[in-house]
Amino acid sequence: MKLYYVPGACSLAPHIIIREAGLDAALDRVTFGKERLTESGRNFYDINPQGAVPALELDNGEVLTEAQVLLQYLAAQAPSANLAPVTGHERWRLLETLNFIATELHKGISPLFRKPNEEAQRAIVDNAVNRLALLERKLGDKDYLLGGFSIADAYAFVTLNWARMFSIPVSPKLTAYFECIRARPAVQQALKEEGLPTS
Ligand SMILES: N[C@@H](CCC(=O)N[C@@H](CS)C(=O)NCC(=O)O)C(=O)O
Repeated sequence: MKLYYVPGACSLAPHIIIREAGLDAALDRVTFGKERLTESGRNFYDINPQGAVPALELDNGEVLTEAQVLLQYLAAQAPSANLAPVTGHERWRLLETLNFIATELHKGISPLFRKPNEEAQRAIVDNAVNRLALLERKLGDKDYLLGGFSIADAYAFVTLNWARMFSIPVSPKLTAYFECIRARPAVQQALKEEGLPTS
């Protein structure tokens, strides 16, 4: 298996899960410029016509995309790591949380990477502050969103990292949650492998 990634992008979430699950996967860094090229010299549009990371190339050559699907696929490859509940009510809570992170946080904050004008920027930040407050409510008094660490926390971690990068106010509780995830050995390893700060 091979994960196509851009350092610090949403592809960091499946990267973390590969390390949490102890899966054997190669990494191939994609450079976004006029063209989108992989480190291995391929045109990334030939791998994912959407041109977006993450993309996961399976051993049979098939390519899977969509961060929340990759997270579930990877968790399913290592069921004993308990990274995604697959039965009972917890499963629906996981899917609800993943969809919230994908559509409200990931797609809510990522437009800031496109350097919008000041007015648009303010609207994005106001919306993000509101959505982060909802994330905090979902976390409640638990250590992790579903109780124990899961794929949802890896995904939330990436969006909190973006919030910090763009100086979006993050509450003390969410900051503590972020730091607790960042301290996990698998997360430290993934950050190092992407050349990102680990503290
Ligand atoms: N629907 C995709 C979107 C992924 C996405 O937004 N990836 C960003 C990086 S975080 C990207 O590659 N953006 C470049 C682009 O879309 O042109 C998913 O959920 O995985």
